[in-house]
Amino acid sequence: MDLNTKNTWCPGCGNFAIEKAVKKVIEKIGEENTVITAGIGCHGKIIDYLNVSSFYGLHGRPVITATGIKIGNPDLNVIAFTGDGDSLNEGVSHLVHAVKRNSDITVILHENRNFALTVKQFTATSPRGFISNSSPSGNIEDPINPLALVYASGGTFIARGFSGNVYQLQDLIMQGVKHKGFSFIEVLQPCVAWFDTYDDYREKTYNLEGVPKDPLRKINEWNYENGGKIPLGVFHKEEKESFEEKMSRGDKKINTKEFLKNKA
Ligand SMILES: Cc1ncc(C[n+]2csc(CCOP(=O)(O)OP(=O)(O)O)c2C)c(N)n1
Ligand code: SF4
Repeated sequence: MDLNTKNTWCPGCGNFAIEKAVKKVIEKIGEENTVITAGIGCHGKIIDYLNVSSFYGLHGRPVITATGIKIGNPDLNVIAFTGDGDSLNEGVSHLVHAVKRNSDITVILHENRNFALTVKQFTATSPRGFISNSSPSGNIEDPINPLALVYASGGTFIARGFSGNVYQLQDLIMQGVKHKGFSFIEVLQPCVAWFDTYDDYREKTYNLEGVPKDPLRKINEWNYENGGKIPLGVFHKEEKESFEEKMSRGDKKINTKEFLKNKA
């Protein structure tokens, strides 16, 4: 499945583990049934290394591109690779709306907490105090929690993996791809060049036992400001009709006058 392309990721980059896990998944689900998309950034290069039909979006556009591909051919497995800068800064509205629609796609967030390809600027998930080329005196903003954003937007499969545990990652991606509806996997992906979080994550990560009954509490258990242990695994899973299923049968129509009368 490899393409004969020179790999330009830094040695030790957390992206290698994502590539390895995804390759195993695609080998099982079949590359002929799969299309991948990516945004612009170090994460996006993954599609140069996999011999699968693929499409580079503009920066911040891999999720909406994946949505379009899935509408065009609902039989495909469609996987979007995105960075924290890509889908939580640049293209955050596309992410939120794909979740809201429950588009039947899988989004893999390469969470390295900086704009890495453009050599270290702070993103929406960089911690407070993060010194970067766009925050030389330290980032004064609080980071957002991507899992909380996806949960609040109505996400139906929400998980977190870590580049330091490729087998678990493979399992989470496989579960995400099999899920009917929008699946979101945040991957803690250390960027050894600009933000090497390997030791921190190795020390603090632990595996969830089953799917938590109170997902939001678990999702909010850890962030960079509070410290504490970092849960990995599936946080939330629910069955809900996907966007493509609704499209194919047509949704109910609401007469607004009737609707308001019934509400009164
Ligand atoms: C519309 C637009 N804005 C900015 C850029 C410049 N740019 C290219 S890659 C990149 C950083 C990507 O960061 P992220 O999405 O976090 O991915 P990473 O490199 O960390 O994997 C930026 C800002 C661009 N190509 N297009
Ligand atoms: S800059 Fe960071 S994210 Fe990009 S290849 Fe190097 S280690 Fe990986």
